[in-house]
Amino acid sequence: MVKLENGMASIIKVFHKYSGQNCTLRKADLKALINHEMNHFIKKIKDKKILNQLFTDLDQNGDLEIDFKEFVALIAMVTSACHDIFNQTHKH
Ligand SMILES: [Ca+2]
Repeated sequence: MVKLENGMASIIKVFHKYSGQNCTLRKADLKALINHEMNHFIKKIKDKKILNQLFTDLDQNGDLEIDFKEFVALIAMVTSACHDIFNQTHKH
């Protein structure tokens, strides 16, 4: 596999590591995933309010679980934010 495909496979693998058999993330799963797998790109979640807000924002269909499609929106947001930062630092 080439680089980008490896990246995509990693996203799927990480999601399933935390989502378990039902293939959805609950609040604690989301917190663990972010704090263990994304802690260089976004701050660790310590505050319950921040977790609740993020969870509500991501849970587009309001079923109190984050499915893969909803999770990918988080990856897209964070990747896009990182791209902006990398772009700015490369310009200077
Ligand atoms: Ca949902």
